[in-house]
Amino acid sequence: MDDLRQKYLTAIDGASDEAALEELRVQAVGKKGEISLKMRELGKMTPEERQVAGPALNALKDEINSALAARKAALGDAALEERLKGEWLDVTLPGRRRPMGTVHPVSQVTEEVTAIFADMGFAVAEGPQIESDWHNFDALNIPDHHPARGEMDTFYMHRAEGDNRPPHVLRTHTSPVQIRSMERQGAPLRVICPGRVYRADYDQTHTPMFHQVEGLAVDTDISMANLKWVLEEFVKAFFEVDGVELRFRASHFPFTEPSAEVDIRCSWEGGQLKVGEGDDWLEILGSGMVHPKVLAAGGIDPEVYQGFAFGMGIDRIAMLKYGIPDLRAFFDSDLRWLRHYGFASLDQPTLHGGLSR
Ligand code: 2NL
Repeated sequence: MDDLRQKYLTAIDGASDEAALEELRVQAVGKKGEISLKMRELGKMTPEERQVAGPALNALKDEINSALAARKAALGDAALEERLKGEWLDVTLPGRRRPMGTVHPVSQVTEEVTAIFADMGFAVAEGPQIESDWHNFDALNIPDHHPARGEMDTFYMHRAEGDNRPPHVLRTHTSPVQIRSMERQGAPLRVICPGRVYRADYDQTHTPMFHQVEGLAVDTDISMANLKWVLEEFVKAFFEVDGVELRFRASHFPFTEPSAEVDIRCSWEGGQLKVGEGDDWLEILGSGMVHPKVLAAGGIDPEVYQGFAFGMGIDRIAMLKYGIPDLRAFFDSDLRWLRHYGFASLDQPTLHGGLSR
């Protein structure tokens, strides 16, 4: 009996999986197992022999069954341990930096411009990129024969054969969004409209899709003085300088009267732009007092209200502020360019945080 005990306990201890354990169970305590056969022999023994051998065999059977159960539990624990090791995850690790995307300079600058004008009480409005020619041209006092309307400059959407309504266009500026704001909200109104615009042009300094932000303020006592203050505040905040000098040059747009292009004082030392000092002038935007016909097209009475408006290229001011040399690379989606010129995605520009840090 000691031999049996030794044999099975050793074998159970060395069993490497559940199948091996089951085989041992059948061999030892199964119906035709060695212990069961020994128990059958009890009948042939004398009562005295049986009184010793019976309890001993039962005890051995119990001992083997417990050893089987213990080994089975140990194997299960080991398997779970192994699985946990493979699936282990350190939830305290920081996020991975490398595979994370960056914020495109156009998005960054749009956020910066929006934060600055929001601080001055301007709302942000968006509108469709496919526009009626009325919203894009007529409402802005751009006449039928104006060169901007030509196929050379504007992308026209095709109408179905036999449909003679005027075609839609890809908006050539974000002004139609402001027309829609006037229609919807009326006066008084303070709004900026950033977004994509389209012109049929492609060279060193032009891409067929680019980004613009326009601003509009309408009220009963708006003058060029308000325009100048707002633009000064904008330039100081955007270029992160304490002071700047603006130069208004007379210009012409169909939608403003009078109209002015605005330059800022700057220097270009060693190819590096410095705003607010030096002897150079940098053109950054166009502006003016809203033409009475444009107010009327937006449903606002020009006898009661006046407004100023301005427009600038986001891509251009992004290049200026962040020293990006080539416009066309903006839209190549080259990962190396995006990593180099992109911004950390969790750093939202705020006025209190310093716009660009
Ligand atoms: C430029 C010039 C400008 C406007 C845009 C505007 C909009 C409405 C009424 C009147 Cl609804 N004007 N926008 C005014 C002057 C200039 O943009 O050089 N943009 C890049």
